[in-house]
Amino acid sequence: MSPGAPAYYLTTPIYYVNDSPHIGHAYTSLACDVLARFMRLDGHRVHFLTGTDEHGQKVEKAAAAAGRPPKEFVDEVSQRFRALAQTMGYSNDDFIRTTEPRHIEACQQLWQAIKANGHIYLGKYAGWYSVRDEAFYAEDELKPGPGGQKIAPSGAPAEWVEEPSYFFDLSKWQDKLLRFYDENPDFIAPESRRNEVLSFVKGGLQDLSVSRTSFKWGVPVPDDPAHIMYVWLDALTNYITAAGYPDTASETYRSFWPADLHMVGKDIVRFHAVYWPAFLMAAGVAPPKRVFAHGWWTNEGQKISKSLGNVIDPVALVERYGLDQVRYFLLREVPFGNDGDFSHGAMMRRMNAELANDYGNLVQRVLSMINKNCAARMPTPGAYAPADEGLISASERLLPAMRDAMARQQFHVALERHGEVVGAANRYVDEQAPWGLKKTDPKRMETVLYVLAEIIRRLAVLSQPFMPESSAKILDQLGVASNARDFARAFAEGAGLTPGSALPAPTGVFPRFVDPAA
Ligand code: ME8
Repeated sequence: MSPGAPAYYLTTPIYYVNDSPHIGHAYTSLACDVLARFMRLDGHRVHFLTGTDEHGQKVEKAAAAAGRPPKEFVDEVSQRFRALAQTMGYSNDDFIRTTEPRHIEACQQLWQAIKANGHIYLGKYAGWYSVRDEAFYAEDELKPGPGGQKIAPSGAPAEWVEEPSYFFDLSKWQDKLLRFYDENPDFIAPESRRNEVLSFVKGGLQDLSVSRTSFKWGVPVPDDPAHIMYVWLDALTNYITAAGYPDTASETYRSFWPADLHMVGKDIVRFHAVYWPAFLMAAGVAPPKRVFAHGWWTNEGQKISKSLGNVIDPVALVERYGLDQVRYFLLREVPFGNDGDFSHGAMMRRMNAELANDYGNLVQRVLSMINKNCAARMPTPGAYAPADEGLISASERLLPAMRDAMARQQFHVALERHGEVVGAANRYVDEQAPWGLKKTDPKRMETVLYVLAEIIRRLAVLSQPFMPESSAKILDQLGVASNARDFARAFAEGAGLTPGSALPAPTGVFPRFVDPAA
Protein backbone atom coordinates (compact mmCIF):
# COMPACT_ATOMS: atom_id res chain seq x y z
CA MET A 1 0.00 0.00 0.00
CA SER A 2 1.48 3.33 -0.98
CA PRO A 3 1.99 5.86 1.84
CA GLY A 4 -0.11 8.34 -0.12
CA ALA A 5 -3.15 6.03 -0.08
CA PRO A 6 -6.18 7.56 1.67
CA ALA A 7 -6.39 6.61 5.35
CA TYR A 8 -9.46 4.94 6.84
CA TYR A 9 -9.81 4.48 10.60
CA LEU A 10 -12.65 2.42 12.00
CA THR A 11 -13.40 1.08 15.44
CA THR A 12 -15.61 -1.39 17.27
CA PRO A 13 -16.85 -0.63 20.78
CA ILE A 14 -14.39 -1.93 23.36
CA TYR A 15 -16.23 -4.73 25.11
CA TYR A 16 -16.73 -5.10 28.84
CA VAL A 17 -14.75 -7.94 30.28
CA ASN A 18 -17.40 -8.84 32.84
CA ASP A 19 -18.34 -11.87 30.80
CA SER A 20 -17.49 -14.02 27.77
CA PRO A 21 -18.10 -12.69 24.26
CA HIS A 22 -21.33 -13.62 22.50
CA ILE A 23 -22.90 -13.24 19.10
CA GLY A 24 -23.66 -9.53 19.61
CA HIS A 25 -19.99 -8.69 20.13
CA ALA A 26 -19.01 -10.93 17.23
CA TYR A 27 -21.53 -9.11 15.02
CA THR A 28 -20.26 -5.56 15.54
CA SER A 29 -16.66 -6.61 15.05
CA LEU A 30 -17.57 -8.67 12.01
CA ALA A 31 -19.22 -5.69 10.34
CA CYS A 32 -16.06 -3.67 10.97
CA ASP A 33 -13.86 -6.47 9.71
CA VAL A 34 -15.77 -6.72 6.44
CA LEU A 35 -15.57 -2.97 5.98
CA ALA A 36 -11.86 -2.92 6.86
CA ARG A 37 -11.15 -5.64 4.31
CA PHE A 38 -13.26 -3.90 1.69
CA MET A 39 -11.47 -0.58 2.19
CA ARG A 40 -8.02 -2.24 2.07
CA LEU A 41 -8.90 -4.01 -1.17
CA ASP A 42 -10.23 -0.68 -2.42
CA GLY A 43 -6.89 1.07 -1.98
CA HIS A 44 -7.11 2.55 1.53
CA ARG A 45 -4.56 2.49 4.31
CA VAL A 46 -6.81 1.06 7.00
CA HIS A 47 -6.50 1.16 10.75
CA PHE A 48 -9.03 -1.21 12.32
CA LEU A 49 -9.26 -1.10 16.10
CA THR A 50 -11.01 -3.31 18.61
CA GLY A 51 -10.34 -4.09 22.25
CA THR A 52 -11.65 -4.41 25.79
CA ASP A 53 -13.14 -2.02 28.34
CA GLU A 54 -11.66 -3.17 31.62
CA HIS A 55 -12.37 -0.56 34.29
CA GLY A 56 -15.40 0.46 36.30
CA GLN A 57 -17.71 -0.87 38.92
CA LYS A 58 -19.33 -3.50 36.73
CA VAL A 59 -16.02 -5.19 35.95
CA GLU A 60 -14.83 -4.75 39.54
CA LYS A 61 -17.98 -6.52 40.75
CA ALA A 62 -17.58 -9.32 38.21
CA ALA A 63 -14.00 -9.88 39.40
CA ALA A 64 -15.15 -9.92 43.03
CA ALA A 65 -17.91 -12.40 42.18
CA ALA A 66 -15.28 -14.62 40.55
CA GLY A 67 -13.13 -14.26 43.69
CA ARG A 68 -10.23 -12.85 41.66
CA PRO A 69 -8.13 -9.66 41.87
CA PRO A 70 -9.44 -7.32 39.11
CA LYS A 71 -6.21 -7.27 37.06
CA GLU A 72 -5.92 -11.04 37.00
CA PHE A 73 -9.59 -11.33 36.06
CA VAL A 74 -9.44 -8.77 33.24
CA ASP A 75 -6.28 -10.35 31.82
CA GLU A 76 -8.12 -13.62 31.44
CA VAL A 77 -11.43 -12.34 30.07
CA SER A 78 -9.74 -9.94 27.67
CA GLN A 79 -7.89 -12.94 26.27
CA ARG A 80 -11.26 -14.52 25.39
CA PHE A 81 -12.11 -11.51 23.22
CA ARG A 82 -8.72 -11.75 21.53
CA ALA A 83 -9.32 -15.45 20.88
CA LEU A 84 -12.74 -14.64 19.39
CA ALA A 85 -11.09 -12.16 17.03
CA GLN A 86 -8.87 -14.99 15.82
CA THR A 87 -11.66 -17.52 15.44
CA MET A 88 -13.74 -15.05 13.46
CA GLY A 89 -10.79 -14.10 11.25
CA TYR A 90 -10.88 -10.40 12.17
CA SER A 91 -8.15 -8.37 10.54
CA ASN A 92 -7.85 -5.75 13.30
CA ASP A 93 -4.61 -3.77 13.25
CA ASP A 94 -4.63 -3.12 16.99
CA PHE A 95 -6.28 -4.51 20.10
CA ILE A 96 -6.51 -1.98 22.88
CA ARG A 97 -7.01 -2.70 26.58
CA THR A 98 -7.97 0.21 28.82
CA THR A 99 -5.61 -1.06 31.53
CA GLU A 100 -2.58 -0.39 29.29
CA PRO A 101 -0.23 2.48 30.26
CA ARG A 102 -0.65 4.15 26.83
CA HIS A 103 -4.36 4.45 27.51
CA ILE A 104 -4.12 5.66 31.09
CA GLU A 105 -1.78 8.41 29.89
CA ALA A 106 -4.18 9.41 27.09
CA CYS A 107 -7.14 9.56 29.53
CA GLN A 108 -5.29 11.77 31.95
CA GLN A 109 -4.12 14.07 29.17
CA LEU A 110 -7.61 14.39 27.75
CA TRP A 111 -8.96 15.15 31.23
CA GLN A 112 -6.36 17.84 31.70
CA ALA A 113 -7.15 19.40 28.32
CA ILE A 114 -10.89 19.51 29.13
CA LYS A 115 -10.19 20.90 32.59
CA ALA A 116 -7.68 23.48 31.34
CA ASN A 117 -10.39 24.74 28.98
CA GLY A 118 -12.69 25.24 31.97
CA HIS A 119 -15.21 22.47 31.34
CA ILE A 120 -14.70 20.36 34.48
CA TYR A 121 -15.65 21.46 38.01
CA LEU A 122 -15.89 19.77 41.41
CA GLY A 123 -19.30 19.16 42.99
CA LYS A 124 -21.39 16.40 44.50
CA TYR A 125 -23.45 13.81 42.68
CA ALA A 126 -26.76 12.81 44.19
CA GLY A 127 -28.80 10.75 41.79
CA TRP A 128 -29.44 7.42 40.11
CA TYR A 129 -26.78 5.16 38.67
CA SER A 130 -27.01 1.80 36.95
CA VAL A 131 -23.91 -0.32 37.32
CA ARG A 132 -25.01 -2.71 34.58
CA ASP A 133 -25.28 0.17 32.09
CA GLU A 134 -22.52 2.21 33.77
CA ALA A 135 -24.88 5.14 33.24
CA PHE A 136 -26.50 7.97 35.21
CA TYR A 137 -30.25 8.38 34.90
CA ALA A 138 -32.65 11.18 35.68
CA GLU A 139 -35.60 10.27 37.92
CA ASP A 140 -38.08 10.63 35.05
CA GLU A 141 -36.20 8.10 32.90
CA LEU A 142 -36.77 5.32 35.43
CA LYS A 143 -39.73 3.01 35.92
CA PRO A 144 -40.78 1.32 39.16
CA GLY A 145 -39.66 -2.33 39.43
CA PRO A 146 -40.16 -5.21 41.87
CA GLY A 147 -39.39 -4.53 45.55
CA GLY A 148 -39.40 -0.76 45.10
CA GLN A 149 -36.50 -0.92 42.63
CA LYS A 150 -35.97 1.69 39.94
CA ILE A 151 -35.49 0.31 36.45
CA ALA A 152 -33.62 2.01 33.59
CA PRO A 153 -34.97 1.95 30.00
CA SER A 154 -32.48 -0.87 29.26
CA GLY A 155 -34.13 -3.02 31.97
CA ALA A 156 -31.15 -2.65 34.32
CA PRO A 157 -31.76 -1.70 37.97
CA ALA A 158 -30.53 1.72 39.13
CA GLU A 159 -29.34 2.64 42.60
CA TRP A 160 -29.17 5.94 44.46
CA VAL A 161 -25.64 7.35 44.66
CA GLU A 162 -24.35 10.30 46.65
CA GLU A 163 -20.69 11.19 46.49
CA PRO A 164 -18.24 13.97 45.70
CA SER A 165 -17.75 14.11 41.96
CA TYR A 166 -16.24 16.14 39.18
CA PHE A 167 -18.69 17.31 36.55
CA PHE A 168 -18.40 17.99 32.86
CA ASP A 169 -20.44 21.04 31.81
CA LEU A 170 -22.52 19.13 29.25
CA SER A 171 -25.46 21.52 29.73
CA LYS A 172 -23.47 24.16 27.85
CA TRP A 173 -23.01 21.97 24.77
CA GLN A 174 -26.56 21.71 23.50
CA ASP A 175 -26.32 24.40 20.80
CA LYS A 176 -22.83 23.42 19.71
CA LEU A 177 -23.86 19.79 19.37
CA LEU A 178 -27.02 20.67 17.43
CA ARG A 179 -24.98 22.83 15.10
CA PHE A 180 -22.44 20.03 14.70
CA TYR A 181 -25.18 17.50 13.77
CA ASP A 182 -26.64 20.01 11.37
CA GLU A 183 -23.33 20.67 9.66
CA ASN A 184 -22.48 16.96 9.57
CA PRO A 185 -25.66 15.21 8.44
CA ASP A 186 -23.81 11.89 8.06
CA PHE A 187 -22.45 11.95 11.60
CA ILE A 188 -25.12 9.59 13.00
CA ALA A 189 -26.66 6.73 11.08
CA PRO A 190 -29.12 5.24 10.52
CA GLU A 191 -31.74 7.98 10.34
CA SER A 192 -33.79 6.56 13.22
CA ARG A 193 -30.80 6.87 15.57
CA ARG A 194 -30.06 10.35 14.33
CA ASN A 195 -33.60 11.40 15.19
CA GLU A 196 -33.33 9.78 18.60
CA VAL A 197 -30.11 11.66 19.37
CA LEU A 198 -31.47 14.95 18.07
CA SER A 199 -34.53 14.75 20.24
CA PHE A 200 -32.47 13.78 23.28
CA VAL A 201 -30.18 16.79 22.82
CA LYS A 202 -33.08 19.14 21.98
CA GLY A 203 -34.72 18.02 25.23
CA GLY A 204 -31.90 19.74 27.17
CA LEU A 205 -28.67 18.39 28.63
CA GLN A 206 -27.56 18.17 32.23
CA ASP A 207 -24.01 18.38 33.48
CA LEU A 208 -22.46 14.94 33.61
CA SER A 209 -20.75 13.39 36.59
CA VAL A 210 -17.33 12.27 35.31
CA SER A 211 -15.65 10.88 38.40
CA ARG A 212 -16.48 8.43 41.18
CA THR A 213 -15.08 8.10 44.68
CA SER A 214 -16.84 4.99 46.01
CA PHE A 215 -14.58 2.40 44.35
CA LYS A 216 -11.03 2.23 43.01
CA TRP A 217 -10.90 0.22 39.78
CA GLY A 218 -10.23 2.87 37.18
CA VAL A 219 -8.00 5.67 35.96
CA PRO A 220 -7.13 8.15 38.75
CA VAL A 221 -8.12 11.76 38.12
CA PRO A 222 -4.95 13.83 37.63
CA ASP A 223 -4.08 15.79 40.81
CA ASP A 224 -6.95 14.22 42.78
CA PRO A 225 -6.47 10.45 42.92
CA ALA A 226 -9.28 9.97 45.45
CA HIS A 227 -11.45 10.24 42.31
CA ILE A 228 -11.38 7.80 39.46
CA MET A 229 -12.64 8.76 36.03
CA TYR A 230 -16.14 7.83 34.97
CA VAL A 231 -15.70 4.61 33.02
CA TRP A 232 -17.31 6.01 29.86
CA LEU A 233 -14.90 8.94 29.67
CA ASP A 234 -12.10 6.41 30.13
CA ALA A 235 -13.57 3.96 27.59
CA LEU A 236 -14.36 6.46 24.82
CA THR A 237 -10.83 7.81 25.02
CA ASN A 238 -9.54 4.46 23.68
CA TYR A 239 -10.30 5.67 20.18
CA ILE A 240 -7.78 8.48 20.38
CA THR A 241 -5.28 6.50 22.48
CA ALA A 242 -4.96 4.05 19.62
CA ALA A 243 -4.44 6.92 17.18
CA GLY A 244 -1.44 8.02 19.24
CA TYR A 245 -2.99 10.73 21.46
CA PRO A 246 -1.58 12.76 23.19
CA ASP A 247 1.17 12.74 20.53
CA THR A 248 -0.91 14.75 18.10
CA ALA A 249 2.13 15.44 15.91
CA SER A 250 2.68 11.73 15.25
CA GLU A 251 2.22 10.30 11.78
CA THR A 252 -0.44 7.87 13.09
CA TYR A 253 -2.47 10.61 14.71
CA ARG A 254 -2.29 12.91 11.72
CA SER A 255 -3.26 10.09 9.36
CA PHE A 256 -6.03 8.51 11.37
CA TRP A 257 -7.70 11.09 13.60
CA PRO A 258 -10.55 12.02 13.30
CA ALA A 259 -11.76 8.44 12.92
CA ASP A 260 -13.87 7.70 9.86
CA LEU A 261 -16.29 5.43 11.67
CA HIS A 262 -17.22 4.29 15.15
CA MET A 263 -19.40 1.22 14.76
CA VAL A 264 -21.59 0.57 17.81
CA GLY A 265 -24.83 -1.10 18.86
CA LYS A 266 -27.92 1.06 19.35
CA ASP A 267 -27.61 0.68 23.15
CA ILE A 268 -24.61 2.98 23.30
CA VAL A 269 -25.41 5.61 20.71
CA ARG A 270 -25.89 8.38 23.29
CA PHE A 271 -22.37 7.92 24.67
CA HIS A 272 -20.86 8.03 21.20
CA ALA A 273 -22.97 10.67 19.52
CA VAL A 274 -23.53 13.08 22.44
CA TYR A 275 -20.95 12.75 25.20
CA TRP A 276 -17.97 11.83 23.03
CA PRO A 277 -18.10 14.74 20.55
CA ALA A 278 -18.75 17.11 23.47
CA PHE A 279 -15.73 15.82 25.43
CA LEU A 280 -13.55 16.12 22.35
CA MET A 281 -14.71 19.60 21.38
CA ALA A 282 -14.18 20.68 24.99
CA ALA A 283 -10.58 19.42 24.76
CA GLY A 284 -10.05 21.10 21.40
CA VAL A 285 -9.89 17.76 19.58
CA ALA A 286 -11.85 17.11 16.36
CA PRO A 287 -14.86 14.77 16.76
CA PRO A 288 -15.07 11.55 14.73
CA LYS A 289 -16.70 11.67 11.29
CA ARG A 290 -19.41 9.09 11.77
CA VAL A 291 -21.14 6.84 14.27
CA PHE A 292 -23.23 3.97 12.95
CA ALA A 293 -25.48 2.32 15.53
CA HIS A 294 -26.73 -1.06 14.38
CA GLY A 295 -29.67 -3.06 15.69
CA TRP A 296 -30.08 -5.77 18.22
CA TRP A 297 -30.04 -9.55 17.77
CA THR A 298 -32.52 -11.80 19.49
CA ASN A 299 -32.29 -15.60 19.60
CA GLU A 300 -35.23 -17.50 18.09
CA GLY A 301 -37.43 -14.53 19.02
CA GLN A 302 -36.11 -14.07 22.57
CA LYS A 303 -33.91 -11.40 24.08
CA ILE A 304 -30.37 -12.79 24.43
CA SER A 305 -29.42 -12.97 28.08
CA LYS A 306 -27.36 -15.06 30.41
CA SER A 307 -30.25 -15.48 32.81
CA LEU A 308 -32.42 -16.93 30.03
CA GLY A 309 -29.53 -19.27 29.16
CA ASN A 310 -29.85 -18.53 25.43
CA VAL A 311 -26.58 -16.78 24.76
CA ILE A 312 -25.29 -17.74 21.30
CA ASP A 313 -21.64 -18.69 21.33
CA PRO A 314 -20.11 -17.51 18.05
CA VAL A 315 -17.34 -20.12 18.29
CA ALA A 316 -19.89 -22.95 18.45
CA LEU A 317 -21.69 -21.48 15.43
CA VAL A 318 -18.49 -21.38 13.44
CA GLU A 319 -17.72 -24.98 14.40
CA ARG A 320 -21.15 -26.08 13.29
CA TYR A 321 -21.62 -24.11 10.06
CA GLY A 322 -18.20 -22.84 9.00
CA LEU A 323 -16.66 -19.40 9.39
CA ASP A 324 -17.56 -17.87 6.04
CA GLN A 325 -21.09 -19.20 6.31
CA VAL A 326 -21.57 -17.44 9.67
CA ARG A 327 -19.97 -14.26 8.37
CA TYR A 328 -22.26 -14.29 5.34
CA PHE A 329 -25.42 -15.06 7.27
CA LEU A 330 -24.99 -12.38 9.93
CA LEU A 331 -24.55 -9.62 7.40
CA ARG A 332 -27.03 -10.90 4.81
CA GLU A 333 -29.95 -11.81 7.03
CA VAL A 334 -30.75 -8.44 8.56
CA PRO A 335 -30.82 -5.01 6.90
CA PHE A 336 -27.88 -3.44 8.71
CA GLY A 337 -29.24 -1.03 11.30
CA ASN A 338 -32.39 -3.04 12.01
CA ASP A 339 -32.94 -5.56 14.78
CA GLY A 340 -32.65 -9.18 13.76
CA ASP A 341 -33.55 -12.61 14.97
CA PHE A 342 -31.10 -15.50 14.89
CA SER A 343 -32.52 -18.89 14.06
CA HIS A 344 -30.82 -22.07 12.96
CA GLY A 345 -33.54 -22.57 10.37
CA ALA A 346 -32.80 -19.21 8.74
CA MET A 347 -29.07 -19.88 8.92
CA MET A 348 -29.46 -23.22 7.13
CA ARG A 349 -31.85 -21.83 4.54
CA ARG A 350 -29.48 -19.06 3.55
CA MET A 351 -26.38 -21.18 3.46
CA ASN A 352 -28.05 -23.87 1.39
CA ALA A 353 -30.01 -21.63 -0.97
CA GLU A 354 -27.64 -18.72 -1.51
CA LEU A 355 -24.21 -20.18 -0.86
CA ALA A 356 -24.43 -23.88 -1.79
CA ASN A 357 -27.12 -23.73 -4.51
CA ASP A 358 -26.53 -20.34 -6.08
CA TYR A 359 -22.93 -19.15 -5.65
CA GLY A 360 -21.35 -22.55 -4.93
CA ASN A 361 -23.16 -24.34 -7.71
CA LEU A 362 -22.27 -21.67 -10.24
CA VAL A 363 -18.59 -22.00 -9.40
CA GLN A 364 -18.65 -25.76 -9.26
CA ARG A 365 -20.48 -26.43 -12.47
CA VAL A 366 -18.45 -23.93 -14.48
CA LEU A 367 -15.11 -25.16 -13.14
CA SER A 368 -16.11 -28.82 -13.69
CA MET A 369 -17.17 -28.11 -17.27
CA ILE A 370 -13.87 -26.36 -17.96
CA ASN A 371 -11.99 -29.21 -16.35
CA LYS A 372 -13.83 -31.84 -18.39
CA ASN A 373 -14.31 -30.10 -21.73
CA CYS A 374 -11.26 -27.84 -22.04
CA ALA A 375 -8.59 -30.25 -20.80
CA ALA A 376 -8.34 -28.37 -17.47
CA ARG A 377 -7.12 -25.22 -19.20
CA MET A 378 -8.67 -21.79 -19.24
CA PRO A 379 -10.74 -21.65 -22.45
CA THR A 380 -9.97 -19.17 -25.24
CA PRO A 381 -12.87 -16.82 -25.98
CA GLY A 382 -14.01 -15.75 -29.45
CA ALA A 383 -16.02 -12.57 -30.19
CA TYR A 384 -18.63 -11.76 -27.52
CA ALA A 385 -22.35 -12.08 -28.29
CA PRO A 386 -24.82 -9.54 -26.79
CA ALA A 387 -25.69 -11.98 -23.97
CA ASP A 388 -21.99 -12.19 -23.04
CA GLU A 389 -21.62 -8.42 -23.10
CA GLY A 390 -24.72 -8.08 -20.94
CA LEU A 391 -23.36 -10.33 -18.22
CA ILE A 392 -19.90 -8.80 -18.33
CA SER A 393 -21.29 -5.30 -17.96
CA ALA A 394 -23.53 -6.40 -15.04
CA SER A 395 -20.36 -7.58 -13.28
CA GLU A 396 -18.66 -4.28 -14.09
CA ARG A 397 -21.46 -2.33 -12.43
CA LEU A 398 -21.13 -4.50 -9.32
CA LEU A 399 -17.99 -2.85 -7.93
CA PRO A 400 -19.45 0.70 -7.85
CA ALA A 401 -22.75 -0.66 -6.51
CA MET A 402 -21.03 -2.49 -3.67
CA ARG A 403 -18.75 0.46 -2.98
CA ASP A 404 -21.77 2.70 -2.61
CA ALA A 405 -23.52 0.25 -0.26
CA MET A 406 -20.39 -0.17 1.87
CA ALA A 407 -19.90 3.58 2.18
CA ARG A 408 -23.35 3.64 3.80
CA GLN A 409 -22.65 0.47 5.85
CA GLN A 410 -25.45 -1.29 3.99
CA PHE A 411 -23.79 -4.70 4.05
CA HIS A 412 -26.99 -6.55 3.14
CA VAL A 413 -27.39 -4.38 0.03
CA ALA A 414 -23.81 -5.11 -1.05
CA LEU A 415 -24.51 -8.84 -0.70
CA GLU A 416 -27.86 -8.54 -2.41
CA ARG A 417 -26.24 -6.87 -5.44
CA HIS A 418 -23.60 -9.61 -5.45
CA GLY A 419 -26.30 -12.28 -5.31
CA GLU A 420 -28.06 -10.67 -8.28
CA VAL A 421 -25.01 -11.12 -10.48
CA VAL A 422 -24.68 -14.73 -9.25
CA GLY A 423 -28.32 -15.22 -10.28
CA ALA A 424 -27.77 -13.61 -13.68
CA ALA A 425 -24.74 -15.87 -14.25
CA ASN A 426 -26.73 -18.99 -13.35
CA ARG A 427 -29.48 -17.98 -15.78
CA TYR A 428 -26.85 -17.40 -18.47
CA VAL A 429 -25.49 -20.94 -17.88
CA ASP A 430 -28.98 -22.37 -18.33
CA GLU A 431 -29.71 -20.28 -21.43
CA GLN A 432 -26.36 -20.87 -23.13
CA ALA A 433 -26.28 -24.56 -22.13
CA PRO A 434 -22.52 -24.89 -22.79
CA TRP A 435 -22.67 -28.68 -22.23
CA GLY A 436 -24.66 -28.98 -25.47
CA LEU A 437 -22.17 -26.89 -27.47
CA LYS A 438 -19.24 -29.24 -27.21
CA LYS A 439 -20.26 -31.13 -30.35
CA THR A 440 -22.17 -28.43 -32.21
CA ASP A 441 -20.02 -25.33 -31.67
CA PRO A 442 -16.91 -25.89 -29.54
CA LYS A 443 -15.60 -22.35 -30.15
CA ARG A 444 -18.82 -20.91 -28.74
CA MET A 445 -18.60 -23.29 -25.80
CA GLU A 446 -15.15 -21.89 -25.01
CA THR A 447 -16.43 -18.32 -25.20
CA VAL A 448 -19.34 -19.08 -22.88
CA LEU A 449 -17.13 -20.87 -20.36
CA TYR A 450 -14.55 -18.08 -20.51
CA VAL A 451 -17.21 -15.43 -19.87
CA LEU A 452 -18.45 -17.45 -16.91
CA ALA A 453 -14.96 -17.94 -15.48
CA GLU A 454 -14.40 -14.20 -15.83
CA ILE A 455 -17.67 -13.41 -14.02
CA ILE A 456 -16.72 -15.83 -11.25
CA ARG A 457 -13.32 -14.12 -10.94
CA ARG A 458 -15.04 -10.78 -10.38
CA LEU A 459 -17.61 -12.23 -8.00
CA ALA A 460 -14.86 -13.88 -5.94
CA VAL A 461 -12.75 -10.72 -5.84
CA LEU A 462 -15.77 -8.85 -4.50
CA SER A 463 -16.83 -11.50 -1.98
CA GLN A 464 -13.37 -11.51 -0.35
CA PRO A 465 -14.26 -9.02 2.43
CA PHE A 466 -17.28 -11.10 3.48
CA MET A 467 -15.95 -14.62 2.90
CA PRO A 468 -12.17 -14.42 2.76
CA GLU A 469 -11.37 -18.15 2.83
CA SER A 470 -13.96 -19.32 0.33
CA SER A 471 -13.21 -16.45 -2.06
CA ALA A 472 -9.50 -17.28 -1.93
CA LYS A 473 -10.30 -20.91 -2.75
CA ILE A 474 -12.28 -19.82 -5.80
CA LEU A 475 -9.55 -17.44 -6.97
CA ASP A 476 -6.93 -20.16 -6.48
CA GLN A 477 -8.97 -22.51 -8.64
CA LEU A 478 -9.08 -19.89 -11.40
CA GLY A 479 -5.32 -19.37 -11.16
CA VAL A 480 -5.64 -15.69 -10.13
CA ALA A 481 -2.33 -14.50 -8.66
CA SER A 482 -2.54 -13.33 -5.06
CA ASN A 483 -1.23 -9.89 -6.01
CA ALA A 484 -4.02 -9.42 -8.56
CA ARG A 485 -6.92 -9.63 -6.12
CA ASP A 486 -7.31 -6.01 -5.01
CA PHE A 487 -10.01 -4.01 -6.75
CA ALA A 488 -7.70 -1.69 -8.67
CA ARG A 489 -5.86 -4.60 -10.28
CA ALA A 490 -8.78 -6.96 -10.61
CA PHE A 491 -10.93 -4.35 -12.37
CA ALA A 492 -8.19 -2.59 -14.35
CA GLU A 493 -8.67 -2.12 -18.08
CA GLY A 494 -7.50 -5.36 -19.72
CA ALA A 495 -7.49 -7.39 -16.47
CA GLY A 496 -8.75 -10.91 -16.94
CA LEU A 497 -8.02 -14.61 -16.94
CA THR A 498 -5.28 -16.10 -19.11
CA PRO A 499 -6.58 -18.34 -21.91
CA GLY A 500 -4.74 -21.65 -22.08
CA SER A 501 -3.44 -21.49 -18.50
CA ALA A 502 -3.52 -24.82 -16.64
CA LEU A 503 -6.09 -25.06 -13.85
CA PRO A 504 -6.12 -27.25 -10.75
CA ALA A 505 -8.81 -29.93 -10.32
CA PRO A 506 -11.97 -28.19 -9.04
CA THR A 507 -13.13 -28.79 -5.48
CA GLY A 508 -16.42 -27.67 -3.89
CA VAL A 509 -16.35 -24.41 -1.92
CA PHE A 510 -19.78 -24.11 -0.26
CA PRO A 511 -21.01 -27.47 1.00
CA ARG A 512 -24.72 -28.11 1.48
CA PHE A 513 -25.56 -28.29 5.13
CA VAL A 514 -27.43 -31.41 6.12
CA ASP A 515 -29.08 -31.00 9.48
CA PRO A 516 -28.07 -34.02 11.57
CA ALA A 517 -31.20 -33.50 13.68
CA ALA A 518 -33.55 -33.56 10.67
O1 ME8 B 1 -21.21 -1.24 26.07
N1 ME8 B 1 -27.12 -7.58 19.37
O2 ME8 B 1 -19.62 -2.91 26.11
P1 ME8 B 1 -20.50 -4.23 25.93
C1 ME8 B 1 -26.26 -6.81 18.68
N2 ME8 B 1 -17.85 -1.30 27.11
N3 ME8 B 1 -25.14 -6.29 19.22
C2 ME8 B 1 -24.87 -6.56 20.49
C3 ME8 B 1 -25.72 -7.38 21.28
C4 ME8 B 1 -26.89 -7.90 20.66
N4 ME8 B 1 -27.77 -8.67 21.30
N5 ME8 B 1 -25.18 -7.46 22.51
C5 ME8 B 1 -24.01 -6.74 22.49
C6 ME8 B 1 -20.06 -1.64 26.22
N6 ME8 B 1 -23.82 -6.19 21.28
C7 ME8 B 1 -18.95 -0.65 26.50
C8 ME8 B 1 -18.56 0.02 25.20
S1 ME8 B 1 -17.09 1.73 23.77
C9 ME8 B 1 -16.15 3.06 24.11
C10 ME8 B 1 -17.49 1.06 25.32
C11 ME8 B 1 -22.68 -5.37 20.85
O3 ME8 B 1 -19.57 -5.36 26.20
C12 ME8 B 1 -23.09 -3.99 20.39
O4 ME8 B 1 -22.08 -3.46 19.58
O5 ME8 B 1 -21.74 -4.14 26.71
C13 ME8 B 1 -23.11 -3.23 21.70
O6 ME8 B 1 -23.04 -1.83 21.50
C14 ME8 B 1 -21.85 -3.75 22.35
O7 ME8 B 1 -21.83 -5.15 21.98
C15 ME8 B 1 -21.88 -3.58 23.85
O8 ME8 B 1 -20.79 -4.24 24.39
